[in-house]
Amino acid sequence: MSAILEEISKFLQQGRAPAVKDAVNKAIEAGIPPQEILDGGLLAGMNVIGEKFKLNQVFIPEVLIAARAMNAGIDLLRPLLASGGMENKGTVVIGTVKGDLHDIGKNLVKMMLEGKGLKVIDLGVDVSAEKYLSAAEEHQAQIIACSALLTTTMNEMKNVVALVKSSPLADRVKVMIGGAPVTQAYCDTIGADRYTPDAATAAEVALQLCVGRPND
Ligand code: B1M
Repeated sequence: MSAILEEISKFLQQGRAPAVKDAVNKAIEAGIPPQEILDGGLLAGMNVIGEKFKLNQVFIPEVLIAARAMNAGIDLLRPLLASGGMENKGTVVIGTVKGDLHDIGKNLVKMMLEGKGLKVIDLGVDVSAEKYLSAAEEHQAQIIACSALLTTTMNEMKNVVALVKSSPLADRVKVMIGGAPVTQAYCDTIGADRYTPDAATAAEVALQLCVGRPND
């Protein structure tokens, strides 16, 4: 990896948004292709943060700060990537289920998904099964990702699964679920495609599902 890309990755892990911006600008001026800056610099750094988060070596504030630094870099690359035809790794529709206003975990999952290079359509909180489905249809998503923090609202996930499985999108769209009260046993009971316990694992599994690689 080039020294500039290593620098971008390091600054991102340190959450230094202005330094990430400077380094990304330097890389653009040096003629490094934008996709390479994204993959080898920004996403490489975010992957390190994701792994450390999973191992409890960094915590929510560090992840949020690193994500902010990543977004600062991505803002500079976005116009270049768009004109050069950004590689689309997949699209995920995400939201916190109907009746539930907790969004901190959902936002972390979103950031990790973006850190994997996936396009994320964020529906926010209090999202009904119908809204997930119509957004998945509109954006041709491969994945619907549902978060819930309340034992009462997690039951909406059952409605999401039932609606997707009975729709024309059944073969194309996978439903991923997560959140503090959600378990693998619950996932099995309602027939969701995947349960993951944390944001980093959710992003890994989502990427695997999108690129069609085996995920077990
Ligand atoms: Co609420 N709340 N809350 N709350 N709240 C909990 C969840 C609770 C456990 C507190 C408690 O009683 N000990 C309890 C739920 C009890 C239960 O149902 N078992 C509770 C309650 C009861 C309530 C209210 C009903 C309180 C009231 O009004 N009487 C109310 C409900 C409002 C509503 O949603 N309709 C309520 C309100 C709120 C606030 C608005 C004040 C605030 C939310 C602010 C916000 O999100 N913007 C809030 C908060 C902050 C909490 C606690 C303290 C923290 C939740 C959190 O953000 N954790 C929480 C107690 C606690 O957990 N200590 C609590 C950090 C976050 C990173 O974790 O979201 O679990 P989490 O995400 C994790 C994983 O779960 C996973 O990844 C993340 C980390 O990697 N994950 C996924 C999450 N989504 C995923 C999706 C995936 C995969 C992984 O795939 C798609």
